[in-house]
Parts: sequence; C-alpha cells; structure tokens
Amino acid sequence: MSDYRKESFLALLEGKMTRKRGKHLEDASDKDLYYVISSIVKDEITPKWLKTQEKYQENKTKQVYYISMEFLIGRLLQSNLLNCGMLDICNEVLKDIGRNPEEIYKHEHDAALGNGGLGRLAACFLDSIASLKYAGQGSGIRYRYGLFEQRIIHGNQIELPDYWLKEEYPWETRKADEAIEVRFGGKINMHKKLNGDFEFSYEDQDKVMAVPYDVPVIGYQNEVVNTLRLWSAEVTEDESKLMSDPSSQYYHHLDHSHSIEQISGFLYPDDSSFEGKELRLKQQYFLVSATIQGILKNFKATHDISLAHLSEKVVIQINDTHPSLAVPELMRILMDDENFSWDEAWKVTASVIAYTNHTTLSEALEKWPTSMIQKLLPRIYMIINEINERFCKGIWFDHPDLRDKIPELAVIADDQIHMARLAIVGSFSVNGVARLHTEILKNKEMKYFYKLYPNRFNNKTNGITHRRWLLQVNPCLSETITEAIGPKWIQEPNKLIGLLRYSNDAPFLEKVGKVKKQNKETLAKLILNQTGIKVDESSIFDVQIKRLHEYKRQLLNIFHVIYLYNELKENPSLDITPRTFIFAAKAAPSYHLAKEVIKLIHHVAATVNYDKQINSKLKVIFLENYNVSLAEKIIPAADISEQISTASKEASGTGNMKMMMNGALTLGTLDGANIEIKDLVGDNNIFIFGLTSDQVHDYYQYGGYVAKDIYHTDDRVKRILDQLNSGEFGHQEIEFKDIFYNIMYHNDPYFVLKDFDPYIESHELVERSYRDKNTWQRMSVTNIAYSGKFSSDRTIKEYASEIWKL
Ligand code: 26V
Repeated sequence: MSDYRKESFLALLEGKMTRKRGKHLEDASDKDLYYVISSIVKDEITPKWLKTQEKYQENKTKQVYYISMEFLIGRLLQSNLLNCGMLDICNEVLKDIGRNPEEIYKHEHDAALGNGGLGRLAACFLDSIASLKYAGQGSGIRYRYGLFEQRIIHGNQIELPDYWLKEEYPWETRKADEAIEVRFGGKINMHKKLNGDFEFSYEDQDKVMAVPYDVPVIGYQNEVVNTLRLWSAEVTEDESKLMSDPSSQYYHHLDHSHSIEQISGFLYPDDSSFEGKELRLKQQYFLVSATIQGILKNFKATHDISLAHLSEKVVIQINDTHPSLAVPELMRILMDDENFSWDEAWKVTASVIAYTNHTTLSEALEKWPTSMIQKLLPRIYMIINEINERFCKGIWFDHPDLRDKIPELAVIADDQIHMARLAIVGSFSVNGVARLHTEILKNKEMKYFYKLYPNRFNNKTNGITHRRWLLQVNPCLSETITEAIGPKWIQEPNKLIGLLRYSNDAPFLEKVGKVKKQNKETLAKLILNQTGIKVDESSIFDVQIKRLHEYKRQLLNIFHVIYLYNELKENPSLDITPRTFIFAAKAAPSYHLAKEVIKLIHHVAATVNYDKQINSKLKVIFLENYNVSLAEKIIPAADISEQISTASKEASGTGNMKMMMNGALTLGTLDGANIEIKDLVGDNNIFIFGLTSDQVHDYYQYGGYVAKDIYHTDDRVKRILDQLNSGEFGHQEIEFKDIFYNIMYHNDPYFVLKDFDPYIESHELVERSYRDKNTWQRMSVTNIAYSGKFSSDRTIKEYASEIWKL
C-alpha cells in the first residue's frame, strides 16, 4: 500500500470528521467513524453514479429492471469499500490509528428487506449486474420495518420489530421530485369511441405518492454505479396540505396518513404459506405501478421511438409472482393512457416481461380472491379477466388436446386469480433456479404450460456474489488462493479451478487448513460471547443455517444429534470425532411446527451441552437472529454444510454454494443445486444420501410409505420419538407432542424417518473422512476449486445473453 494513498485517506478521514461530526479523530466513536467512512465512499462514487446514468441515457442503453418485493442486502459499508477499491486502505489506516475495522462496520444496521434465499439472490444479482457493467436497476419497497429480530426465551422464538431506519441510513438518497402517484379503488367509466373501441376513465380513486429512495450499487472496481430504487409510500402533497389546514374537513386525518404509510410499513415475514392479506396486495400493486410508470417515463425521456418498441430498450424480470401485476399494469397504461389497442399492448407487454419461479410448494403459490382485486384494483381486474378469456379461448380453438385442462390452466379459476399462471401467460420467459427445479416445472408442476409454450421455459441455476461471500467474508482464504493461483479468479471466478493443481500439494493444503482453523476460532469466540458455551475448536463444525421450514428438515438434523447423544449415554467411552452442531434459523411468526422445532433444538442443546458424561464430544449451538451479517461469520468456519431438504422441495438453495466456496463439504440430498455441486466435484467429494426426487414424487402419488412402520422396526427411531413425548429434553413438563403427532399420524410428510438411516450412515462416513486430515483438506480444496460456477456472475451472464439480450 502506498504511503501516499494512506496519507490522503487519513486526511480525508480527519477533515470529514471535523466537518461532519464536529470532532477530532482521536475523540471519534466507532459510530462516528462508520458515518464518516460511509460519507467518504459516497463522495467517491457519486460522480461515477451520475456518469453511469448519463452514459446509459446518452447511449440509449437497453435496461433491465429487476422487480422484487425483497432485497436482502445486509450491510453495505465493507462491500462498497471493497468494490470501489478502498477496503485495504481503509482497514490499514484504521489499524494505524488504533481502531478495529470490524467494530466500526458493525455499526451499520443490516438492511433486512427480505425473508431468505429469494431476497438475498436479488441482492447478489445487483452486485453482479453492476460488476459485469450491465445496465440494470433493482426496484423494491423501502419497508420501514425489515424482517423481525429474533430473540429466544426458554427455547421460544419471540419476534421484535426491526426498526432499521431509527438512525440515518447513509446509502439512500431521497428523490422527492421523481415521486409517482399510484391509485387504488375508485369507479371506472367506459365510453364507446367513434371507431367502436372502448375508452376508460377513472373517478374517486385513492391516491398514494410513491417516493423513490435510491441506493447506489457499485460495480467491482469498474467505474459503474447502478441503482437500487426503493419506493416509500407517502400522502400526496394535496392531501398533506388539507390535513394541515384547520379549515379543512381532512384536518388532522391521521388515520388516513397512517393507512397510506402502512403500505411501505413492514416486510411480510412469512415465506412459507400464502395468505391473501389486502395490505400485501396493496404493497405489490404499489411497487409494480410505481416501477412501471417510472420505466415508461424514463423511456419517453430517453428515446424518440414509440412505446411499441419498448422491448428493444427495456426488459423487466419479476422475482417470483409477487410483482406479477406488472402484466395487467403495463397493459392498463398502454391502453388507457397511451391509446394502444389490446393487441398492440399485448404484443409489447408479453415481449418485455420475464418471470422467475422460486418454488413449487403449493402452500406458497399466490392466489388472490377475485373479489379483493376487483375492489382494490377494479381496472386491473377487468384486464386480468380479459387476459383470461382470450387465453382460454386460445386453448379451446388452437389446442383442442388441452381443452380438458382449461381448469388447471385458467388465470381465473374458483374465484381466484392464479398469479403464477398470469405470470406465465403474460411473459416471454419462465425460468427455474436450478436444473432439477426447472425440469420439475416443465415435466410436472407446469407441464401443460410447457406444452403450450415450450420455448418459453428455461433454466438459470442460481449463484452468489463471490466478492461478498469469499473475498469479503474470508480474506485469509482469498489471500491463500491468490498466493497459489494469482488474482485473476477475482474477475473470473471460474479460474478457481486452477486450485485443483494444488489439491495434493501438502503445504498448500496445510495453509488452507490453518485458515479454516482460524475462522473456527473466531466463530468459537462469537459463540462463547453470545451463548456462554465453549466449543471445541478442533471438533467438526456441522452447520445448518437457513429459514426454518419442515421441508428443510432441521428436524432430521436434531434427530441425528439425539441419536448420537443416546449412543454416547449408552457407551460414554465411544470413540467419536467431537462434533459441534450449529443451527441458526428464523421461523415465520405463525408457523407453529417450525417454532416447535426451534424449541426442540434448544431443549436438546440444554441437555447435551451440560451433560458432563459426554460434554467434550457433542455440542449443540443455536445462534439467534440469523441474518446476513451472522451468515458472514458462520460460513467461513463451516466444515459440513447441511443441505438436507426433502428431495424436490428446495428449488435451488444458495447457502450450499456459499459454504462450498468457503471450503465446507456438503452433506445433502439430491435436491436443488446440490445435484449440480455433486456433478462438478464428483461423488467422492460430497456426502449424498436419501430419497431421490422421483422416489418422493412416487410416494406422494402412489402411496407406499408408512412412517409408523419405521417407528416400529427401527429401535433408534422409536427411542427418539418416545423421548419427544416423555419430556426427557429440557424440563420434565416440556413435550413435543405436535412433532410426534405430525410424524406418526400425518405420516411424516417430509420423509424424516425414511431418510433417517441413510442420513446416519452418511454422517458416519463424514466422521471417518474427517479423521484423515489430508483427505479432508483435499476434498475441501476440490470444492473451492469447482465453486466458480456458482458465482452469480455466471448466472447473470446467462440471464443477460439468453433472456435479457443486453
Ligand atoms: C413466498 C411467500 C409466500 C406467500 C407470501 C409471502 C412470501 C414471500 C416469499 C416467498 C418466497 C418463497 C420462495 C423462495 O424463497 N424460494 C427460494 O428461492 C431461493 C432463490 O431462488 C432458492 O434458492 C430456494 O431454494 C427457494 O426456496
């Protein structure tokens, strides 16, 4: 690092500290430093931000708009410093003046504007779009409250509100002059024009202002700065005036302004089951209407061609069905405001919108009651109706073979609007997020649509940004990699494959092993700090971190722990490799069974961790309030990555990719992207077990699985299930009847018992492999070497060339 650059960074720091915070550097708190460094970054990137946008305008660049109800961005300071090439300098200067960078970065509140994988994927995509110099924008909602904060009290999850905007958020810029009016409800008037067409006008609508807050998205050392635009719901200026005018009937109408602000009030914390809540529908339309209006305004300001050519300059990717009202909204504006005929408007709409599916779980599929849409969005309802009628007629006349499938295909059926069907019909591309998932869409869940539109379906296997998830979170591993193969992998993550040459190089393996050990020590400190429990740093760190869902089967994991505990109790001198099981997971607030599993993990932990007899061999850790920042600390320290969903249920998974990239070995089912990991690293560098997706499918379709039979024939299983009922874990009075009942009397819907035995066997193989340090390190390095494929840069290049045509 040149002294000159360090000196000038220090000078900036000192200057800004006095100007912005009125303090000398020596007196600055960590928080002062956080704000001042953020401001330095913002100063650095603002000219680039303007320039990037001007260039797009000047060159009339085609733009992709990524619309998502969720962007799980986490903290930004460190990754922004990294991307603008200032991270090393900043760290060094801070250390020079006796400060700890970590302590400073910690002051940023996570932006938790998402639930899990789908929201984090959106954040990784933005990073890759900018880093690959594509012209792209994210569009989302600026929720005042992000995903709840989780506290655990006596094993029970308690949810606290996440008021992340309590203090200034340094990355956002409010753009009041670019606010857009969004309208709900009202009366629709129809007039017949001279040419026989109908014309529509609206009356008595409720108006809401969508005010954009722009967050910069900085490309990796490439001068590009894109935008994430987050919309906030506010009262319109007119109404605001009326409400502060004592002579007006609206004076102090606080209820009204409250109900409007509620639209961007909070993120819905349930990603497991669809609930037709009106406020959620309002959020969706609010996001979509503001975004589409903004897109068209920008198009008109930039291009002098007709909106009929929109698809040459704009593509809209919708993240799951949540923004699928984009279809009727674009139709509405083109027809009612721009005088397009139906056919003209349809041609534009269906060539601009592309849809990504992220789940096949039927509980999560969005279906809105027609009555709700009709009341809240009467004109949108009319348009959806027309889309449905034309679509059904089309099948009737052009695809007689599918006539009897119309009830399964219709956009409106049983007084419900099926959003996935709307999204498929109204888009030019439908993609799944891993190979198996896309095959399931094509051949099972959406097979008749696939028959109708075979060219529309395509796969885009997910990815993660290696800049955050390797370079930033695991600097020592990154350095070790660079020492071996040079720095080119940072720009081209596929170059990580060069590590294969070192997979038998003892000194290199040793270095990688050392880094893992350090990372485990760091995590052990965090665990001690947060839980008071001291874990064995040489034990296997076996990690399952993700939302709590039945299909993700945290239950199977904890059953294995109970099994090990039972074995050790029976034979305390059993020679097993010490293990630390690490869990972190939030359950949706209304998901009872998921909360029971959290409680069970805690009670097993309480029993195991304090049992003197086996103490040194087993530890169970649950880290509360799982979020992006916590993931960043756990992932570099993982030895085993648990990816044990019931086959066919996990569309892709992305935690699997993050852990692989940090040298953990996957213990998983043939589900989601695990399959693609296995195909790359080979059977010897991964631990695969359990039912296949086809077997699971066949059991659902034809029956033949009886969970009770396993209970009655496998003593290990019977013992565990009986322990749930006996109150053995935790306090005597705590029982886990609902979990027991679900397995025994709902026939174990996620095949926990069926996969139990192969899971145990797989764990035994893990244990044996770990004993041979050299083999383990080789496997670990092989995983890192192949992980380049899972950089979201690869994913985004595929989207850009095959869907977006940028
Ligand atoms: C679903 C719902 C359902 C009802 C209302 C609110 C709400 C909010 C979010 C969701 C998301 C469910 C879909 C989802 O998160 N899928 C995950 O997407 C990841 C990225 O593609 C993928 O890696 C995971 O396997 C998949 O479960």
